[in-house]
Amino acid sequence: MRACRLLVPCALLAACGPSTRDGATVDAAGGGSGSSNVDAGKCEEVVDVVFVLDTSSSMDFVLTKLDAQIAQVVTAANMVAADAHFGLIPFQDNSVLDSTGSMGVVHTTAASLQTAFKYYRDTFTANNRNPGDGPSGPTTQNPICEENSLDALYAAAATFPWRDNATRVVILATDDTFLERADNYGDRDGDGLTNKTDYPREGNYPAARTMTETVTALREAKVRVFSFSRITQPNILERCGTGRRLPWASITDGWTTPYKSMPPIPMQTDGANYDLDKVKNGTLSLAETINNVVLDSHCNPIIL
Ligand SMILES: [Ca+2]
Ligand SMILES: [Ca+2]
Ligand SMILES: [Ca+2]
Repeated sequence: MRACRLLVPCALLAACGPSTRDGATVDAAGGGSGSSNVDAGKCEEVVDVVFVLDTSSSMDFVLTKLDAQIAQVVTAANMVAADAHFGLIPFQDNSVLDSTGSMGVVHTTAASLQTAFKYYRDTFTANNRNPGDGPSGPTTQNPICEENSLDALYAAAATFPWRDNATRVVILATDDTFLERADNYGDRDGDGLTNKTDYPREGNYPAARTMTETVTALREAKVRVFSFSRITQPNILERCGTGRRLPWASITDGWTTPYKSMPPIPMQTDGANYDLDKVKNGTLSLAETINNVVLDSHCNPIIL
């Protein structure tokens, strides 16, 4: 992957123009392999980063940590290239493209992202309310453990206003796998109906996309997916408190293990996966990891 970093920017020199790029010291500080060669290119990509975040109840620690660390991420991204853009797509059994940024769906400051993280944590995470339903949507939803990361990723690829000349990165956090169309996240018992009202209450949350459709959309949009997910199964005390569709052994599927024999999403998008448990126990810094993947992705043509 690294070897190619020099080749394609050279081909794009005419488009990139002759002006210099001052990111050499930033790259060197980041310690990425091959960084000594970076300033040989004239790449002038901007940075677009979209957070695709599982806001279900077990994931509140990620919102809390991101709230505390996002200022470092915004600062670092703007050092890689000025005018970094950020987006936010919270999801549980459905998702929404957040529009509370300084430019609508585009956030440019840590402050508006912090406000958004708090809002989703307090209004959705705390009430088992699905982000796509809005703040007055039904509470105590989420009858099975799988979460709809797949449609949230599709929305990231298809609806975020990625800039033409942007390094495009998705940072996803979740602790479970996902379902495909024509399953329904609200159909607790899998009988094809969503009409049971006893706990955990059913609701109509159909999966809209398939794994193949979503990966295709991400690849066509040249978006790398970097996920934070669990590598190991939770013990019985840590488990999601409802039933699930797929076996516990499947929680890694699509992130670090194949999903129905298809390679994991980070692998198919030239991204990577990081261990969410290390984030939780404090041995892996979200901000440092995000800053490194942004730096390593910048002006580094995606290899598919
Ligand atoms: Ca969950
Ligand atoms: Ca769910
Ligand atoms: Ca049902």
